[in-house]
Amino acid sequence: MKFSLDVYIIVDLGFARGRSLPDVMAAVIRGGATVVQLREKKATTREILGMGELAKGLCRQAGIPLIINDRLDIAMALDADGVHLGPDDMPVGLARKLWRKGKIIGASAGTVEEALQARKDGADYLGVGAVYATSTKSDAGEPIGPEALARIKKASGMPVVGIGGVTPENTAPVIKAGADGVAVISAVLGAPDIAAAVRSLKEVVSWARL
Ligand code: TZP
Ligand code: MG
Repeated sequence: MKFSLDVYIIVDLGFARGRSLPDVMAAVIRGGATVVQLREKKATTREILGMGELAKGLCRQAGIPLIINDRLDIAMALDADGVHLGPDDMPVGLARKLWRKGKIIGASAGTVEEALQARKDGADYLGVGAVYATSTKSDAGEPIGPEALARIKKASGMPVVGIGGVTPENTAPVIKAGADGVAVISAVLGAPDIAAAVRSLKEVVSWARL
C-alpha cells in the first residue's frame, strides 16, 4: 500500500478525555490524518480486536493505512495494513518473515545504530524520538531533539516520523530536520477539537517543507 507519513495520528483512548473510539476516529480522519495507528496498552486481546475492526473499516473508507501498535498477532488477525514494533516487541526481522510482503512494518529508533539495525531487518519506516519531552510514554527517555533526528535520517535514508511531545507549534523544526512527517498522541487526542488539531499539524508540515 502506498501511503504518506505526513500526519501520523496515534489513537490511544487513554488520552482522549473520555471520547469514544468512533468519535475520535471520525475526527482524526476528518482532519486529514494520513496514517492512523491504534495504540492500546491496557485492553485485552479481544477488546483490541474489536477496536481494530472498527478502526480498520473507517481507515479503509478513508483510503489511509491502519497500523497496530506493538502486536503483530493482532495486526495479522485483523489484516491491518501494518504494525509498529518497539524494542520489547516481536523483532522486526521475524515480523518480516511472518507477515506477507506488502505489509507495513515500522520500528522505533532513538539512535543511528538502532535505525541501521531496523533498516537491515527490513523495516519500512522509523518512528524517531522522543524528539521533545513527553509525559505520554513513561520510558520515552531523554529527548533527542531535531538535530539527532537529522543525523538518523541522514545515516539511514529511511522514511522517518518524528515522535514525542510534537505539537503544531514545534512541528516545523522536525520537518526541517528531514522528517517525512510527525507522529502525535496528546496534542491531537487531548485537543478540544481533534479534527482542527490534525489540520493544524498538516498545515505546518506542508509549509515547513517549502
Ligand atoms: N514513542 C516515543 S515518544 C511517544 C511514543 C509512543 C509518545 C508520544 O506521545 P505525545 O503525546 O505525542 O508526546
Ligand atoms: Mg511499542
